[in-house]
Amino acid sequence: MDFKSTYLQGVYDKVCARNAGEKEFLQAVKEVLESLEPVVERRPDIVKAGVIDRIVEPERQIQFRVSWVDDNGNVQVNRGYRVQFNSAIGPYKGGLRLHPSVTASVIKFLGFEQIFKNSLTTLPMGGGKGGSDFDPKGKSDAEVMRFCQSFMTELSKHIGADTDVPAGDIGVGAREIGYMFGQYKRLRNEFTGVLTGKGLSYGGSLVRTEATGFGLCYFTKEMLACMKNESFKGKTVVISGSGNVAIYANKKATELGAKVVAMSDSNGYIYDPNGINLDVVKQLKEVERARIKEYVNRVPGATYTEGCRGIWTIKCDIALPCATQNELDGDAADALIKNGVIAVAEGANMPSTPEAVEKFLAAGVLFGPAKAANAGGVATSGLEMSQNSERLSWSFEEVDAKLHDIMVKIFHAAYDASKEYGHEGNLVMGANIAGFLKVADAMLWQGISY
Ligand code: NDP
Ligand code: 2IT
Repeated sequence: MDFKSTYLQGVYDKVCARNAGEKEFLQAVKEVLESLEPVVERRPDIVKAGVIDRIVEPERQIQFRVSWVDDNGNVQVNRGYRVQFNSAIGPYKGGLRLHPSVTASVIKFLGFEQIFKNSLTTLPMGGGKGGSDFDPKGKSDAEVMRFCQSFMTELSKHIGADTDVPAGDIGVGAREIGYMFGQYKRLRNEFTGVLTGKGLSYGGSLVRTEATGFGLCYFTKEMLACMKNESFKGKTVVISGSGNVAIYANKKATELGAKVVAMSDSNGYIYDPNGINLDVVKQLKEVERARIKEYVNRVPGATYTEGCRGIWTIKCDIALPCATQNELDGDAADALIKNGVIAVAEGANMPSTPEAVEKFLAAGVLFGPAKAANAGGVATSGLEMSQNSERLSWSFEEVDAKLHDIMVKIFHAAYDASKEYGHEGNLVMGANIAGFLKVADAMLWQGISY
C-alpha cells in the first residue's frame, strides 16, 4: 500500500493500470494524491463527486505527425502532442516543449502539474501542455521555422485565445513562438492572443521573458523571510541550467544580494568563485546558442566540469534547480544537506526526485516545490492574456509589481494550506492542496458530464 486511504490507493492503481510505463506522469500523480490524504478525510463531497477520479484523466489528448523538410531536402518526421488536461477554471494554458526526450508521459506529467500551478496563480487558467520530440539543437533557423510551421498547421485546429493558449518551455523561446504565431495568423486570418511569450512588437508582455526566474526568486525571498527570517543577501547560490529560467533567476538573485557561483547545461557545469558573469552566459546562450563550457575561455578563474549532476556537490546556501525533471536525486540532496544548504526552490518542473524531496523535508531544508515556485512564468502569461484582451500593454514596473504580488500570495496560500491541513511548513502538501481545492470546487459546481 502506497496510501493510507484505500480510496486514494484505488485511484492510483487505476491510473497505473491505464498509463502503464509512463513513469514521469505516475510520479507526478502519486505526489499530488499523497498530499490529498487529509483532504479526502475532510471532504467527502469531493470524493463522492469523483473529482479526484476525474482530475487524473486528461479531458483531451492529441497526438499528431509533424513532417517537414530539412536543409538537405530530406523529409523528417516528428511526433507532436497537446494534452488538454483540465478546463474547470479557464482555457487550457501551458507551454510547448521541444526536446528529443519528449514523450506522452512527459507531456502528461507537465500538463497535470500545470492544473494546480495555474490555479495557485489566482488567474483564470486551466491546465495543458504540449510539444514534440524535435531537437532544435544544431538546426538552422530555416529548419526551426519549417518545423514550427508544420507543427502549428495541426495544432491550430485545437487551440484559440478562449480555448487553449500555449507558450514556451524547454526549446521554445521568442523565436519559436514568433514562427508559430505567424503560421496561426496565416491559417486563421485572425490576430488574437492565441500564444503567450510573444515578441513585444506583436502583443507580448514586458517581464514575460524574465518572469519565471524573477518569480522563483520572489517566492524564495518570501519563503526565506517568513520561515527562517533570512534573505538572499550575502548568500551563495547554485543554479542548474542556463536557459530562460536559469538566466533570469541568476539576474534576480544577484540583484537581491546573492552570489551565483555555478550554472550548467546538459553537457556539464561551470564554477566561478567570483560570481558568474551573466552577460557572458547571455551572450553564449541567447545569442550564440553555444555550450556553457565556452564560458571558461572567456572568464579567467572559472572551471568547467563535464557531466551536469556534479553541480549539486558545490557548497551553497540556496539551490535553484532550473534545468529539467529528476535532475536532483537522493545523492545530490545528501550532498547539498551535508554542505549546509538552507533552501531549495524549483525553477524547473519536478527537478527533484521524490527521494530528494523527502530528504530535504526531513532535514528541515526550506523546500519550494515547482508548481508554486515557478508559477511566475505562467502567471505573467495570464497577464499577457489580459493585456491582449484589452488591447493595451502595461509598463515593466506594473507587470513586475503584479508578478511580485502573485508570488508572495502563492507562498502564503501554500503555507496556510499546509498549516490548515496539519503539516505546517510542508509546502509540497500546501501547494498541492491549495491548487487542488480551487479546481475541485469549480468541478463540483459544473457537474459531472461536460
Ligand atoms: P530552456 O530551453 O531555455 O533551457 C533549458 C536548460 O536546461 C538548458 O540549459 C538545457 O541545457 C538544460 N536542460 C534541458 N534538458 C536537459 C536535460 N535532459 N538534462 C540536463 N539539462 C537539461 O528552457 P527553460 O529555461 O524555459 O526551462 C527550464 C525548466 O523550467 C523546464 O523544466 C521547464 O519546464 C521549466 N519552466 C519553464 C518556464 C518558462 O516560462 N520557460 C515556466 C515554468 C517552468 P542544454 O542547452 O544543454 O539543452
Ligand atoms: O511550465 C510552465 O509553467 C511553463 N512552461 C509556462 C507556461 C505558460 O503558459 O506560460
